Order: sequence, then C-alpha cells, then structure tokens
Amino acid sequence: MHTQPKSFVRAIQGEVQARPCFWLMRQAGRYLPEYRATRATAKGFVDLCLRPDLATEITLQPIRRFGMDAAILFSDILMVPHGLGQKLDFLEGEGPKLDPIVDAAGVAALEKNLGGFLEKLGPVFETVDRVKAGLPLDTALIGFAGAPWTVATYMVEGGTSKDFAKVRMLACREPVLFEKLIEVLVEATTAYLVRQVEAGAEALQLFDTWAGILPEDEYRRWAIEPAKEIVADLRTRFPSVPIIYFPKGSGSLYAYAAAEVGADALGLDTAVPLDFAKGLQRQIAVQGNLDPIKLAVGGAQMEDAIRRILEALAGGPFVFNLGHGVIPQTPPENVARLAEIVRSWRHRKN
Ligand code: 1CP
Repeated sequence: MHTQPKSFVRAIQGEVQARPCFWLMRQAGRYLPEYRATRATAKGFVDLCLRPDLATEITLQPIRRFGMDAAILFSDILMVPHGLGQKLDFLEGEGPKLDPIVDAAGVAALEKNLGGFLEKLGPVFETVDRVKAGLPLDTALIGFAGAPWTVATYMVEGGTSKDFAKVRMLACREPVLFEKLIEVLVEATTAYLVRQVEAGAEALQLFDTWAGILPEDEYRRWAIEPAKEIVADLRTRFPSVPIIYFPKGSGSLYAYAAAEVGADALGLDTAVPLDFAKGLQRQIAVQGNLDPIKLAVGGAQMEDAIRRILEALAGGPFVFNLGHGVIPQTPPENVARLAEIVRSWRHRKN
C-alpha cells in the first residue's frame, strides 16, 4: 500500500502548511495525572522505559488528550548507556545517577558491550511497534536518542551536572580517550535509531541538550561532527525519514548547525530570537520555541507568546514546539489551550 507521508513528516521535510503542526518535548510526563498513575505501577524509571505495555500507554496519553501531530516514543536518552552496561538509576527527586566513566578501562567495557547492546533494549523497539498500531491515522511517531556529546556528559559526570568540569576536563586532557567514547556512542546511537525506524518510527530527533555549553572549536568537534556522522548514515539507509537536530543553547552557532549537520530541521531553544529563526528558515525547517515557563504560567502571556511565534514562523518551514521540555508544574488546561490556538491558526500571506 502506498500512502502519502503524514502531515508532520512533510512539515519537517520543509513543506509549508496552512495549519502548522505541533508537538511538545516531554509531552508525556509528570504534569499529567495519568502519567503519574502509570509510573506508580512500575518498579522504577528504567523499568518503566523497558515495559512496552506501560511505555506505550504513556506515549499515547498526551495524544488522547491534546491530539498532537506527532507522538514521541516514551523512553530516555540514558537508555543507551544502560544498554551499553553502565549502571543507571533514577533516584526520586534527584535525577539520574550513573557509575561514572573515568578512564580507558571504562570506555573499553562499553565498547565490549556494543555487540549485545540492541538485545538489551529490545523492549524499546516493541514499544515503537505497539505505539504505531495505536496512533490516529495522521499522527506520526518520532523516535529519538541523545546526541553523543550530551549523553557523554551524563556518562562522565555520573548524572546531571552544574559546571560540566569533569567531562570538559576529560575532553581537553585526554582527547584521544574522549574521542573513543564519542565513537562508541556514534556507533551505538546509529544502531539504536536504525532499529527504531525498522520498528516503525517515521521521524527522528537527536537531543543535544548540552551542545550550548561548548566553546566554538569543541562545539564543532564534540557536538556537530558526531551528529553529522549519525545523520549521514541514517540518511543513506532511510532517505524518507526526516531528522530533527536539537542543539540547545547554540546561540549564533545555530547557523553553523543548520549548514553542517545535514538534518531536515533544527530544534530552537527559547533564547533564539524570532527574526534570527526566520533567517534560518531560508536554509532549514525550524521547530520551537515557546518558553516552557510561559506554558506553565498560561493566560495572556502564554497566548501572546504563542501568537508571536506563529506570526513570525508559520509562513515558512516550521513545526510548533517548546524551546525545552514541559515542566511538571504545567496545568494540563494550558496545554489544551495551546493546542486550540495552534490548531485554529491560519497563516496570512503578507
Ligand atoms: O520521575 C520521572 O517520572 C522521570 C522524569 C523523566 C521523563 C518523563 C525523565 C528523567 N525522562 C523522561 C522522559 C524523556 N526524556 C523523554 C520522553 C518523551 C517526551 O518528550 O515526552 C525524552 C525525549 C527524554 C529526553 C531526555 N532525558 C533528555 C533530552 C531532552 C531534555 O529534556 O533536555 C535529557 C537531558 C534526559 C536526561 C534525564 N531524564 C530524566 C531526568 C531527570 C534527566 C536529567 C535532566 C537534566 O539533567 O536536567
């Protein structure tokens, strides 16, 4: 059967649409009471990500309520280190904790596990398959992974970091070792995304949440180069599956990311000015960039901010999203209002 690609897929590929498509990073999560109820039935967060029945249910929850144009697989970027055998726990209220990678032996142990890595993450691919069967007709499924640099920050720091001193010092003092870690992650991430597409993912997003903390030379080396390799490989295998790269905090280097990575779309954080974003659209589709705080606060401030974004960007290649994830304090009614505004928007041609 040959069907036309879904609206969201076409939007990411650069088709300008009468009604902009939208989804929200972290659209499934703690702000939804039904997420909290489902999460309470799992042993922990890693267990939740590896239970296809629960992960499928959670992926579909925001779609049922708000009818986004795309669902994003419910999982986490840290499932790749978990699959590579690095010990991972999510402690209540504290975020992720990993046994940090500090030396060549640590990297070698990860490399040794590349062979069995995909089997360990088998339940994730089953979730993709199940979600696909449960989606409305024109709703697309986004698969994702963390970009190597961002995942490496958690692996070396042993969790969330304030100053990234450990990972930055390792990269500066032992670039050969750090390069090896990045190479292992490029290989693992590519294989992981390939399997997501084979299981049914129709678009992919590469999350590079901490790209923006790097100085320019290292930004090119540790963020852009590895992302570019992954994109090139996926592009060759799956020319019709579009890829979104989200290098949060890139500032003016967003222009470099747009030119170099080879992605179909760029995810923009809240700090990106709308006129700069409009300039990027001459080159690439953009996704973003409502401030998650505005969404949590709601009311006229939120509505004005949404309309400003639509006014500036909906006339070009665009998908509406936040500049970062939905925060747990967000009232679900505000998301419903956002959905209503975006869905009823019709772009005026100037
Ligand atoms: O307690 C809970 O219920 C866990 C909260 C939670 C959730 C809902 C975490 C822990 N991860 C997730 C899901 C998640 N994470 C998704 C699912 C799909 C969706 O968007 O709805 C995705 C895409 C991610 C990606 C992710 N995880 C990123 C990249 C995007 C971003 O938000 O910057 C990062 C950095 C992580 C690491 C992570 N996972 C969870 C925590 C608390 C953290 C640390 C965040 C930090 O260091 O600030």
